[in-house]
Amino acid sequence: MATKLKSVGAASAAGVLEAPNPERDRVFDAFRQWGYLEADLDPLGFLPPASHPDLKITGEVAQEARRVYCGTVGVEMMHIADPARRQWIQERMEGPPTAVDQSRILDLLIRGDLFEVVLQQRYLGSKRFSLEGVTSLLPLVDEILDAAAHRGAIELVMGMSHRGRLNVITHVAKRAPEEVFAGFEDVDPRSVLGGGDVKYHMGATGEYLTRSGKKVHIHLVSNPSHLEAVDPVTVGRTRAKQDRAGEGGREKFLPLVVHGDGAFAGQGIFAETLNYADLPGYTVGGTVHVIVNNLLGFTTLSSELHSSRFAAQIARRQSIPIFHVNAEDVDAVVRVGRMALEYRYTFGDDVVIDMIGYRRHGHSEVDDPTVTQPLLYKAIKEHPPLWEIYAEDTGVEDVQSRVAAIKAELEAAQKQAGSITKKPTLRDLPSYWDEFKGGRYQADYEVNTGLSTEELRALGEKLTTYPDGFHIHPKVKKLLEQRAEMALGKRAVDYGMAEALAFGSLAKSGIPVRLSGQDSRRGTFNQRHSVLLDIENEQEYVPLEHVSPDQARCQIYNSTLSEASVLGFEYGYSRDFPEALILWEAQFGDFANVAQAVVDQFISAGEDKWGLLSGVVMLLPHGYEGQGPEHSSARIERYLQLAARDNFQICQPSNAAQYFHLLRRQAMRKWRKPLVVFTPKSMLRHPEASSPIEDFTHRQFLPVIPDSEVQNASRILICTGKIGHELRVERRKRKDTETAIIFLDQMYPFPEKELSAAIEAHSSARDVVWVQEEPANMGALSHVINRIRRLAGDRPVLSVKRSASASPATGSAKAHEVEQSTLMSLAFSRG
Ligand SMILES: Cc1ncc(C[n+]2csc(CCOP(=O)(O)OP(=O)(O)O)c2C)c(N)n1
Ligand SMILES: [Mg+2]
Repeated sequence: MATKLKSVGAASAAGVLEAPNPERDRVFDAFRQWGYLEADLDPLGFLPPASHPDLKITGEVAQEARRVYCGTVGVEMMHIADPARRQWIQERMEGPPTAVDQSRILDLLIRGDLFEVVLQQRYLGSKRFSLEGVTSLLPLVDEILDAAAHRGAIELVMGMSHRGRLNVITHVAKRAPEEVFAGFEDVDPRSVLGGGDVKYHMGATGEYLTRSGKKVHIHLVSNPSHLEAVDPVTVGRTRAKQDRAGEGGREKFLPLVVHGDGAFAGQGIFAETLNYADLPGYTVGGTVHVIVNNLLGFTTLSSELHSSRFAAQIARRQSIPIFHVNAEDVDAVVRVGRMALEYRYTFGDDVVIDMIGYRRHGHSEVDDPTVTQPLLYKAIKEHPPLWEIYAEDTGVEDVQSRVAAIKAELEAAQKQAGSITKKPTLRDLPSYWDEFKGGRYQADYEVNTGLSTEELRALGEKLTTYPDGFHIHPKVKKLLEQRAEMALGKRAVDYGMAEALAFGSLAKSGIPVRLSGQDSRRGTFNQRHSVLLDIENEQEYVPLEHVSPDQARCQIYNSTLSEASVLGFEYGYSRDFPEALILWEAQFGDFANVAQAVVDQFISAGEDKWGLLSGVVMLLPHGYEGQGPEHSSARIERYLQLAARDNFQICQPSNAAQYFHLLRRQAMRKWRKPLVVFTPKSMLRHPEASSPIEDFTHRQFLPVIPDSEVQNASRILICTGKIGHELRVERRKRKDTETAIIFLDQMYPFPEKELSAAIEAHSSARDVVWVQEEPANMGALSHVINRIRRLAGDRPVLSVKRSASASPATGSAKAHEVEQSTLMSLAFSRG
């Protein structure tokens, strides 16, 4: 039978917070520091309290301190440097307990458990990732929402993985249970052929009515299997919603992330996300983290999942509290929830609640846990459901009639589910998505992205000037002088200026711009200089924020040294700010593979799986320049392989004006699709890739740049990026007048019509050759070759490339040059 559990705050004996008493403080401090180790946290006793030498103290004060800090709540707070924060927690731990509504709690526990029981009975053998064993999650979230609403929250942005998700969709997002049950009936499979997602990944929205009668909108974020990948997305989405709201945004939008214990400890993307919690570009004023801790990950024990005693301890890297709580002392869980929430609102920090319970069934109910944890599951089998324990402990009345009523309600919903014929969507999109479209590309989405000469001049001036008395670095001064000449048409415009013109013009027209990446403010290649620094006092001046008095924000942030979490954040941000241009920049394109899960699971597949759109831009420096295996290739092939059904756009603008039009097109069109851009490195300032100012006025982005220098060529080279410019130099060197060089600036969606016209302009050409820098097993080759063959008619289509290779590029600069000149000769030699 259930053990009686002690409650947090039970040591409310008068005098706890009385006048200074050093001896008493010394004893209490030992418990404040180490008490959590002796706390009674595992309802089944498989993680028994540990001991600590500093706690081997007896006497009345020690007894009192032990009651507070070694009960069913263990708090880790002594690593928090700020005494005010520690004091705040102490006062609440040591003060009188706050009131809880036991009748409401009991109802939530019954609902949580019975929901799973009905699923188990009706859909035996389906995966549902039951919440049973940690059903306290429902009263915990109920209390957090009540406290948050008092603090001004209007929306909870929630990220979570599989465990208990269906229960949360029903009881937190408040979707009708029949809609959730319909997922088990798998109604309407034809609507999702080749797409869609499993029911425990879908996002949901709804309205929650709190204990005090306030409404909070719930937004449960769509989530892939990849554990913790949703963390940065949740935080990015929250930040976007907060930014939209302006003042008070941090109070209005509260992020809550529910984690599994195994994933929390093991997945680096969580640690990366926690790392930027306090940084200006990424903060949301604190995220509440709840670990639904069953001391198991699938079949693996916690002793195999982390080196620390608790999974939660990874969070000690930050100066934030961790509250461990026994999931079967529900009143304590609820009080911890309120305390954690108040902490978030008081200090603007993240906070962790580690709620320790158990998992009643196998990992997904279809596997048998008695094979791997026979003793644990023997104990679980004999352990009553939480609502029974709680009902007995609290003496709340009419339990059986409540159970019968709730069960009848759920069973009726289950019956109704059978008659639903259309797959329920479970969510409503915010109105800011109304004007944006996804789906297939349509030519009428195109817009004019050119600017008038006057507009360019005016913008150029704003972008290259700074306040009087600002002590500019001489190198930056020179760069700005050159840029000023570019805007006046006295010098060809390079990529850095083209980008500034794009960002500045968008901001000026009311479209916000946000870019983050490693060293992005200056630019990895010294090309951006978006933030000017006064060299005498390090004051900042951002010309892009001064293009017009009523402009939109243009924010450029240096990111943490992370790819996965930063890209996840920017993707999330783009989901709730479709009007803005949101960009993530990799230091070198290679490093984006650390964020592969975000690309695979959200950016390329989000629309297919969840019908959710994003206009996020990935800037990936790419190009073979002899810098070795890791600074050459942004892995064009990987993105092309993910491309289907116009899910995203993959481009490599071959000159500065093309880059300008591409960025503006992305923001100005109403078609919201992620954009992958392979950006230059050595070509950033190269005259070959710079553009005359006229190209910024009339033109749009050209998916294909035809060759008009050569008339009726006998040989056509098709390429993308830097090598095209090298081929042009080589052609001049050879005084060749027979070879046309066509740039494919958009690789996906494949511009068939434009490429066909560019080829047909040289109708007597005998050979068509794809030329790439990358090895044969990489680059765009396998994506383009058959497509070009279709357009080339009877002509043979050949290819020039490096030999297939396991590593993208050689480590030797000289070997690189030999290879590059071989590519040149092959491109110009007749086969
Ligand atoms: C990145 C990643 N690796 C592996 C898996 C496979 N997987 C799914 S659930 C799970 C165990 C998760 O344990 P925990 O985080 O404690 O959550 P629980 O299921 O116990 O609630 C594993 C390994 C996954 N989904 N994602
Ligand atoms: Mg677990």
